[in-house]
Amino acid sequence: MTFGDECKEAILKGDIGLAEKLANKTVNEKLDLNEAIDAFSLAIREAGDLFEEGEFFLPELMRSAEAMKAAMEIFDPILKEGKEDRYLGKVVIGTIEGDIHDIGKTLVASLLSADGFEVHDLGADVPVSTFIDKAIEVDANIICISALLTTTMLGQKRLIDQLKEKNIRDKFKVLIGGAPISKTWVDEIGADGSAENAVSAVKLAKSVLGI
Ligand code: B12
Repeated sequence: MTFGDECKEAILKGDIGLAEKLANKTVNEKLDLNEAIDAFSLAIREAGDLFEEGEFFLPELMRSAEAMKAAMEIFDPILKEGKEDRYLGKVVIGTIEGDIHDIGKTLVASLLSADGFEVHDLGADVPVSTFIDKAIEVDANIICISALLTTTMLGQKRLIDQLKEKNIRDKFKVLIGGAPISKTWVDEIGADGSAENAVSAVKLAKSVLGI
């Protein structure tokens, strides 16, 4: 069985112990971290497909997500290691209100922080006003809004609309992301960009700040 197959087994079976063991193996044996994160991410998406096809029920999907989060918690300190001396800009990030999906958002937050951004992670199910208040409070350069549901992605638009109403749209770059987000949606709501994964999200954050 390949390492990728093992990651898939851990996630699809919702085996938290195995997920942690594989994550620890990646860290201790200095295996390729990005490859491991990709393998886990692929597996959790497969769990989502099984859920959509009716093969998986919600408790099984939740168990898979818990296994995924357990692995990510082991990767998190490694992702953040040793890069605190650089300072690229301030980011406020969260998953929009009504939406509890936080795995992808947390991955983006970890990689931004690893690359030298000061990251204020507000968590999941975050009201629009909390994003805006925090961005003003810390004088953020970028607001990152994650949404995984076609219903909650409307909150990304609400946030941008409120920035416009308050006449502070130009103060912040607004990046959006999550599985349902398309280029058309970015243009429609007037966001500054989106990215399909955490590595591209970091590149995008740098490019919108001209770094
Ligand atoms: C895991 C999961 C869950 C877990 C979440 C656990 C957690 N703590 O996050 C649990 C089981 C709790 C869950 C619940 C639900 N889920 Co769910 N879930 C998923 C699943 C399988 C994977 C999401 C995930 O973690 N992916 C892995 C990460 C790494 O990828 P990602 O999130 O896409 O993030 C990457 C990029 O999008 C990008 N990115 C993300 N955010 C941002 C932000 C910025 C600024 C940028 C630049 C980039 C960026 O970078 C990330 C890292 O690479 C998806 C299926 C899918 N294909 O996405 C369904 C899915 C999103 N869920 C779905 C549904 C329907 C639900 C529920 C409503 C189910 C229910 N009937 O109750 C509830 C929602 C509750 C709520 N109010 O939020 C649907 C949504 C359908 C739709 N069209 O809206 C999906 C698509 C499943 C499906 N195929 O039906 N879910």
